[in-house]
Amino acid sequence: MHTELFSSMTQSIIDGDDEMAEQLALLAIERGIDPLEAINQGFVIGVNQIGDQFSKGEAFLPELVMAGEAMKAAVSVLEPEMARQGTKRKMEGKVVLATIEGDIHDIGKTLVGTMLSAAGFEVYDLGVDVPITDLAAKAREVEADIVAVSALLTTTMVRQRDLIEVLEDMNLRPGLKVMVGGAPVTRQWAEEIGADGYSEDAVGAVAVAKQLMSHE
Ligand code: B1M
Repeated sequence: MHTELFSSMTQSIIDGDDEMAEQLALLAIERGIDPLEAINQGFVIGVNQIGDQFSKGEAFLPELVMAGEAMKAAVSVLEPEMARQGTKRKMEGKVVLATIEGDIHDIGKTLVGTMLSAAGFEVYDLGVDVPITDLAAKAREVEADIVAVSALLTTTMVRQRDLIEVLEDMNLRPGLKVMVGGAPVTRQWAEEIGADGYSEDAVGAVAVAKQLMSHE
């Protein structure tokens, strides 16, 4: 019925056009379209397409960032409407996210957060240079499903191991999964420190987070 509008929504994400995405989200509300339907049949299709293209090397980082931002713009218009109407978007899980203590690299971590939010996770982004104890405390406070930590330096990457040890000492594991990433981080490192998930990029991080949720 709203096929044309839905495909414009998809296109606005592919184009990374946040203003257009926002306008189309407003139009959907104006036309009385179920906001969840607009997300799932319009915007999400675009973000999935860009994600697939990125995985195949057919789209690049700027496109991914812009698609994520456009998705966020649409969702920020539609979510209050969903709350007003009482529709609940299926929440994939709660993720506490940060760049680890001693490390101020922000870009990759934020991109991972954007993609996770776009995919329906509730993301608590604590920022950069976040002390391990703050991460653990927040995870406990919000009853997180996943703690996701980024590290860009070989000197800070080791703190990912410290984090796992602290979470174990606090008896928060194994219920709480740990996902690690960042340029120097490898699958082998993730296995060595006992992390539950690793991804080399933001699109993969969503797939890994979904997988971790299904193994709960
Ligand atoms: Co810095 N820096 N930097 N830096 N910096 C690197 C990381 C470095 C490799 C550059 C180099 O020497 N070639 C090098 C690290 C060397 C090492 O330890 N092996 C380095 C260094 C040495 C430093 C300083 C120490 C420099 C100095 O002051 N002497 C200093 C450190 C400060 C600190 O943190 N304490 C420093 C500072 C900075 C800036 C502030 C100038 C700036 C950061 C700005 C910002 O973030 N707001 C910066 C930048 C921009 C870089 C490079 C050039 C680019 C990083 C980036 O944003 N990449 C970087 C070189 C490089 O990586 N090519 C470098 C784009 C981003 C999208 O990718 O973050 O890898 P990335 O995220 C990817 C994946 O890794 C993955 O998904 C993302 C998207 O695909 N991913 C996850 C990331 N987190 C994930 C989490 C997951 C899953 C996947 O699950 C939880």
